[in-house]
Amino acid sequence: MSQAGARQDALTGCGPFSVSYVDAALHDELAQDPHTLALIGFKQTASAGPAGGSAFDTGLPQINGDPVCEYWRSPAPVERLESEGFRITRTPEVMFASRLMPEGADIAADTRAVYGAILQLLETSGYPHLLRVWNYFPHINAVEDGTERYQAFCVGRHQALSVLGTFESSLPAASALGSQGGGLQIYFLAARSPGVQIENPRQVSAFRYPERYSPRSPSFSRATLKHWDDCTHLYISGTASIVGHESVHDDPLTQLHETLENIAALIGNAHDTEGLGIRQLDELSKLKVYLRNPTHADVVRRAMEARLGDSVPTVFLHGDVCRSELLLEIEGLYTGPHP
Ligand code: 3EB
Repeated sequence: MSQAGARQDALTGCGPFSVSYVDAALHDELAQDPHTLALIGFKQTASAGPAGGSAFDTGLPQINGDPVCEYWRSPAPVERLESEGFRITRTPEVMFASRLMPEGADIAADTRAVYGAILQLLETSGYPHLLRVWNYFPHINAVEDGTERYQAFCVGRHQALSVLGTFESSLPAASALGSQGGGLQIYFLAARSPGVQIENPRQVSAFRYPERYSPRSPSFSRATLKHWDDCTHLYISGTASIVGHESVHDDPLTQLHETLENIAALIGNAHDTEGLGIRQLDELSKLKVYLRNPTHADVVRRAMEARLGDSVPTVFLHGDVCRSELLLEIEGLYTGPHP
């Protein structure tokens, strides 16, 4: 995307921050900008970024297209601090935080520790409502001590979050992907006031999946809708080719179309039940496509363009989906006027 396009993109957002994919050449300049809530790079290895800053790199490299970084910009200058091992940026309305934990011996224990720290931070910071979380760690489908690492991650997350009395009704939207390297990286958005949890009529809620997918169910909602004065944001979780609770199809294109059906159904549900101002995929503001196999990028990109046109900025990342039969996962963002 061109620099002008990126700047224009940022200006068209609304609410306490806007998100755009900007030319990676602007990284160092934006990292210094007092309005930068987050600046996310897509590299082979995760890194926490310089102390006192809001830039960090995920271990999910970009697959094709001009190199970009993901730029979260606040209209108001942000405050920066560190607490509980997190790099934190905040405005009067939102808190963004990221943490990278070096690869340890026990992914369940590490996840439990990071989520315990998140809850601590939410409680003490004055931003108690978790809206959206990203979880990235290497070898997500590898089996360790008889348990797949994704399932062990789910156990640790569930153990930490289930102390909340209102557990199921307060779960954030999320993505969980295997990275190419660098440890357990978690970043999140929290707010002073709660969002609205949206589930998907085509899918069993992940927090109610049967036990065979994980000894403790995946603790996330399908999306979070958040109203900010005259602006609405919809944070759509990583979505895959799952109908009910079963994975369906074994080729990338059919999985893509099922995944897009799922996202369309979610948007429709948010429209019908909460008055979301859009009802179609091509009205979304941003998409992120995670591919297990980078060689699928061209065929997936062409199929997406055929279905959505080219109006939704989309980045393609190399990431392993949490069930080994799933080839892709797609997350999305909508920002627009409160209807
Ligand atoms: C799914 O629908 C696909 O464990 O946080 C998507 C988004 C998926 C988030 C998570 C998992 C997670 O179950 C996988």
